[in-house]
Amino acid sequence: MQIYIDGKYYDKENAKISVFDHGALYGDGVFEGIRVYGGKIFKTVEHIDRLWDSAKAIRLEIPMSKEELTKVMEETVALNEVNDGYIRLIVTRGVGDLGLDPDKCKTPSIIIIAAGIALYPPELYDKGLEIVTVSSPRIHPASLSPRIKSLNYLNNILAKIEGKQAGCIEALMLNHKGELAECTGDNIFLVRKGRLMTPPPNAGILEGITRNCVMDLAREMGAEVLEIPLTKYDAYVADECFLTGSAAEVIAVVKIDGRVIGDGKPGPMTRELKARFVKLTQS
Ligand code: PXG
Repeated sequence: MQIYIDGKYYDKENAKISVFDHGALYGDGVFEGIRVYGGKIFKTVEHIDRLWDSAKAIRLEIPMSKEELTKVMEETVALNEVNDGYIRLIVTRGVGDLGLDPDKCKTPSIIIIAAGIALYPPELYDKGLEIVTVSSPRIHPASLSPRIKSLNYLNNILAKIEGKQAGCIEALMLNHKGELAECTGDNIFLVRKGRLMTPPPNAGILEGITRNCVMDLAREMGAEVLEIPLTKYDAYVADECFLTGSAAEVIAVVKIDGRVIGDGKPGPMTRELKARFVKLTQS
C-alpha cells in the first residue's frame, strides 16, 4: 500500500505524521470518506466540494486546488490498483506547538489512503439492521456544526460505544431538540405511506452525499421526498427505515429500540432504492 502524504508516497509502515500535528493533538482537521467503484471515484466533485466547505468552516486553507487534489486522489487510486474500495482523504491543520492556536501551524498536511473497505456483514444487507437510540445527543450545531466533517468524531464514537453496549452495530443519535439526527456514520430515512422522509441538514446532521443521491433516485421513482424534522414516534410508526452512507451504501433497519419496523423485513422502497443505487455505482 502506498500512502500519499504532502507530495510523497510512503509504504504503510512508514506513513507517519508528527505528534505535533494539530490533527493528532486536537482533532483539528477535516476529512472525507469516498468510494471507488470499478476503478472510478464515486461522486468526486461532491466530496471535494464538501471537503472545501468543511475546511472553510474551520478557517483551514487547503494548500492545493480542487483540480490538483482530484488528480492526486486519482493517482493514489491507480498506484494502489484499487478497483472497489475506499479513499480516506484527510487535511490536518499541520505541525504546530503545544497550544490550541491554529496560527502556529504553518502548513496543513494532506493525506490520502486508498484501500479496501470493511462493510457491514453481507447477511445484514439481506436481513436488515437493529439499531438503538442512544443517550448522547448529536453535538449542538452552535457548538460544532455536524455539517463539518471534522477529525473530531468523539461525539459519534461515544454513541457507537453506547450502541455496541446495547448489542447494536449502529446507534441512532437524536439532536439537541430530541429529534432524529443521524447514526454514527450514516444518515437515516423513514418511509410512511409511500413518502420518503429524512431530517433536514439544519437538524444538526452531516449532509451525506449518499443521502442526497438516494433522494434524487427516489424523486426519479416518482416518490414524494420530504426533508422534515422527525421524532422517535415517526420512526416507531414507520413502514420502512434505512440508512445511507459511503461505507454502508443503502441498508435496511428492521428494529429500533427493540421495536419492529414495518413487517420486520427490508421494505419495497428500501429494496428498490438499494437496487437503483447499486446500478448507479456500476454505471
Ligand atoms: N453522517 C455521518 C456522521 C457520517 O460520518 C454520513 C452521515 C454519510 O455521509 P456520506 O457522504 O458518506 O453519504 C457519514 C459518513 C469511516 C467512514 O471510515 C465514515 C463515513 C463515510 C465513510 C467512511 O468511518 N461517514
